[in-house]
Amino acid sequence: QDQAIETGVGNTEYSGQVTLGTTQSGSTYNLTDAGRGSHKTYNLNHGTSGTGTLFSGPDDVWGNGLASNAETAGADAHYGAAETWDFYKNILGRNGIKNNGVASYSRVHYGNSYVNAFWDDSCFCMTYGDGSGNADPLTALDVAGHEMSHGLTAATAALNYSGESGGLNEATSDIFGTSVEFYANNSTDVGDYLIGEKININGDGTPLRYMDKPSKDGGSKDSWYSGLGNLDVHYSSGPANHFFYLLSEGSGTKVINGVTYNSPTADGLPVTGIGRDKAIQIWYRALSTKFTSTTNYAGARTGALAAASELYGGTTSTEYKAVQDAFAAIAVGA
Ligand code: ASN
Ligand code: ZN
Ligand code: CA
Repeated sequence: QDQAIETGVGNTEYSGQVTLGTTQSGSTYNLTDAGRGSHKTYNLNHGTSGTGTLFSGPDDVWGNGLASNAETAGADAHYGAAETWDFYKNILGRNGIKNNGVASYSRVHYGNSYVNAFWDDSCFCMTYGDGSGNADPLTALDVAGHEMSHGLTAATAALNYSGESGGLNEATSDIFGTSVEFYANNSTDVGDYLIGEKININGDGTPLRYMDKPSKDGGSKDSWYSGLGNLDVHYSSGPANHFFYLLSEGSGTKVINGVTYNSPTADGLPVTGIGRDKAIQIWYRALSTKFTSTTNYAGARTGALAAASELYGGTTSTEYKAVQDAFAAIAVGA
């Protein structure tokens, strides 16, 4: 049967009405994104293994914007994977997670009231729970970008998921998850330096994490210290998230897309940001050509400085200096 590449309409919960890459097979449409490595989105329908069923139906309209419609989470997840794919391609110059054009796949409606999402390298796939009360699925754009970027880290530096390298692994997912959110330029889900601000995971509307001042979540650290590697990786990520914010936007108070940030520095010295676009390139070059599975914060500094030097003209460049200053601001020095 002929397979036609189509453009569907997704009525997402978090990102409004979006365009989705779909496939038509006879009179049936599928959430198979032929233009992006044939990325597929499946409905686990509360199962916890296998792939469940590929989202398919008689029309090319997916979801209704409400979590009560089973397709809605599929639309969000499919959109998140597409934007992340496009970010890798157009910003990182990378053809999929492994740079070989092969897509991962997404699974939604995992388990019952499951309040998490995760990447699994063994299936090369992303999985999303429905949240508690089936009200807030974990399918927001920054979460999708975060999870898919665990695949990117596994395919590059392969940072061990414990100790300081685990914090750098987590931070890399927050850094690219946030970067995808900015890249998508979606008017319903604007870019910010908050993680999980849409999924109401704390029940009071607050985000899961804050990159300008990670300690605002009550567990993450703003700066490196000798015991950092003993923390949960979602807390030891704090200093690297803070580094990325400072390198991008600089220290002090700043309003971006209506959100006010106030980023402190460990050394009390100001940091002048070089912009998110350059910060992304430095982190990606460090991740993909400098970091290894055991890279710690000191190693991340060395790697990021080398990347900045290679990208922006040696050790006297503004960008190199900004990387030095931003690491000093999280108490990682020479
Ligand atoms: N959502 C979590 C994460 O991606 C799942 C985990 O703890 N690995 O970090
Ligand atoms: Zn993670
Ligand atoms: Ca966000």
